[in-house]
Amino acid sequence: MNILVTGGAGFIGSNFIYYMLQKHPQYRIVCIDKLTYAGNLETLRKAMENENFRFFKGDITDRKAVYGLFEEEGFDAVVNFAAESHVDRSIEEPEVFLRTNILGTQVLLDAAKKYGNIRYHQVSTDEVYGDLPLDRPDLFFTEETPIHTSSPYSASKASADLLCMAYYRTYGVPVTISRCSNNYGPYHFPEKLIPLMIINALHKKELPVYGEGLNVRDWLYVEDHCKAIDLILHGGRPGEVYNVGGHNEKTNIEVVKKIISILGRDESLIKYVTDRPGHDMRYAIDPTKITNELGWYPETTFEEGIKKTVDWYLSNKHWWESIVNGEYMNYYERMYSGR
Ligand code: NAD
Ligand code: TDX
Repeated sequence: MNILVTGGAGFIGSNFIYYMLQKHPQYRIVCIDKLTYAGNLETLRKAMENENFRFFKGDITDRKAVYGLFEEEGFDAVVNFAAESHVDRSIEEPEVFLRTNILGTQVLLDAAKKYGNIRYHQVSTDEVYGDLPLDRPDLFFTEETPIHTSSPYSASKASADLLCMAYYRTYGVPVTISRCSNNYGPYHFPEKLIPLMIINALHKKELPVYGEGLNVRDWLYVEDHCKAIDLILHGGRPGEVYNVGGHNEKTNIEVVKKIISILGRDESLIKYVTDRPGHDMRYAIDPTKITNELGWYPETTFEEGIKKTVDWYLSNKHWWESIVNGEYMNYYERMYSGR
């Protein structure tokens, strides 16, 4: 198979590339990535040594570049990870989210339609379902839960999902969609909760917890997400949505305290700060469909995964130090100073 992976210089896309190169050594993997602030070529350094891997710097909204790549490569499948992915940035500046997440998806779908016989997988998110109340722990998102978005980010991801389903129904493009819960693991950009808390705790800096820290996220180790996408790509039914999540619900404050305890820091570092506007309370995935149809189940417990993740950040300081010492500092100041 020759697979186009978009956004592969980011967190989940890069983990997926490494997963696929190892799992299917005979496959060719081509990555297109614009290298926005969230993309980092250093992350793909080891992949570049593999002769079955090619990196192409490009923007998924650039129709000419995308079509050129499809013509040159003759792909069998596309896995679309490329996106603006941070909710807080979408609240500050929504437009680029609409451009990349919606129009970029449309260009890729058009390419899959134009060049024919190309399997298209859209990497979506549980955020398209909105949130669940804290006092109803019996409720979970299923694939039938109505779309009900809260942030410009989730609205843009939901729009892309609707476009995917339209291209399946109207043009017969063999589309699948996965909606996954919060991922964590290696190469996670430091703006997100878990890496931000690890890095701040290491530096004995304040740990900014939004609101009361009671919002719940359903955490999945990134490799388990990669495994799910591989299964869907090979055995998922076109036109179907698959929820991916591991019943690993934690409040934010529990996650932060866990990181503090692994790193032997003091809870006095915690600082409760102004809440995120429109902050979703609880996400919780029901993964019954992917388990029954494709035999997927999460292999890494949170206990194991969070230790592996902290270890990874401790042994890969060069990777995140170059990020936190650069342009990211301006973002951090803007987002957190005086909050
Ligand atoms: P990320 O921000 O770490 O990486 C995104 C990558 O996309 C970067 O390498 C960036 O350079 C690239 N990119 C951005 N705009 C582009 C464009 N116009 N053209 C080409 N490349 C572009 O994101 P992530 O956390 O790895 O998320 C990947 C995907 O998974 C996203 O679609 C996101 O919505 C989805 N998702 C993420 C999570 C999570 O917990 N992180 C959970 C569920 C779904
Ligand atoms: O400094 C912080 N303090 C804090 O309390 C940050 C960055 C976050 N939070 C809270 C907000 C959320 O309740 O932690 C929780 C997790 O926040 P993020 O890491 O920003 O993730 P979230 O908003 O849940 O979205 C993530 O999961 C779904 C990804 O960023 C999305 O791309 C994915 O679709």
